[in-house]
Amino acid sequence: MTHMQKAADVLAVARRIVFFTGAGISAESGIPTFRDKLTGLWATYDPQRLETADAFRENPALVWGWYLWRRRQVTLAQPNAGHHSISKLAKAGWDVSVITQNIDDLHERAGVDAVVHLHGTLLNVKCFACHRPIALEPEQLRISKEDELVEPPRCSRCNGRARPGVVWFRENLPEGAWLSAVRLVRTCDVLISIGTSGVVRPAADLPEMAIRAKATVIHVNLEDVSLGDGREIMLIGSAAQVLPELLGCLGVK
Ligand code: BV8
Ligand code: ZN
Repeated sequence: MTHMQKAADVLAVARRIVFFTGAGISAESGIPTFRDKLTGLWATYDPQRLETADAFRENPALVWGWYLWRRRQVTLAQPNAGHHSISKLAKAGWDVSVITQNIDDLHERAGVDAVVHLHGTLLNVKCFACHRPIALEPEQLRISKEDELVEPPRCSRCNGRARPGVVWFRENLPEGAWLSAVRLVRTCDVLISIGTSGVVRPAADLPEMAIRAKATVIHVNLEDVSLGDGREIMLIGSAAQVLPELLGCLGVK
């Protein structure tokens, strides 16, 4: 029996399915993963270096410009067949939840509601000083080329700088999001982990948590990322290819 057929058999009888996604599911929408080299002004930087409050303090215009550029990429991108497959499974009657490390809104734009964003989202902007949400005008979000330093707008309440509503390294995850993710993972029958290299914690602990809770873990990735447990099924391939094929085995078009 192929891994694909095994995965389909498990899903056919699953009551609760949790999808756990990383940058790889958005790759075929044209959004670079964290393993792709950065381009333009940011080409000489390691993303992990830029995704910190220290980098923002040191050079707010560099970091704010990078997030504006990433926001522009997300706005111009479309959900791909991988994102659409997840919402099709939910619409076909399966109990589906989505936990993502991604800061884009492609799951939502593919029709999935109540996405658990462990690391926040690009589209939210807040004050770096007082953390109040900041609503920006379209012209404040415009960036034309990828080598622009853009001074972040100021908070109308405390004059602090605007920052993206994402979780940077050494920042805590939103407590509600983490608790929801743990509850979902501990009570699911199947966790489908898609397009993640499993490097960043605590998010990367979720598949192991599912295995400890006796769930089956199906990995979808270009490379073998399985942890070596008997409860895992490794589907090698791209999310936009593998997920529609998996749904096809379930008779979901
Ligand atoms: C925390 C948002 C508690 C921003 C992100 C020392 C001191 C302090 C902390 C630490 C420390 N050491 C470790 C830590 C913890 C740290 C951490 O994990 N560091 C790592 C580097 C070891 N974590 C934290 O700091 C977290 N907070 O721990 O709080 C705390 C508080 C204070 C002090 C201590 C602890 C917060 C981490 C959140 C960081 N923010 N994103 C932004 O995006 O700009 S992380 C970001 O990187 C993503 O969200 C994601 O999580 C990660 C990237 O991973 P992936 O999504 O997996 O993407 P990647 O590119 O790596 O892989 C893509 C995969 O897809 C590959 O496997 C590829 O093969 C596959 N693929 C590609 N194409 C396809 C595909 N698969 C299928 N189809 C395709 N087409
Ligand atoms: Zn403020």
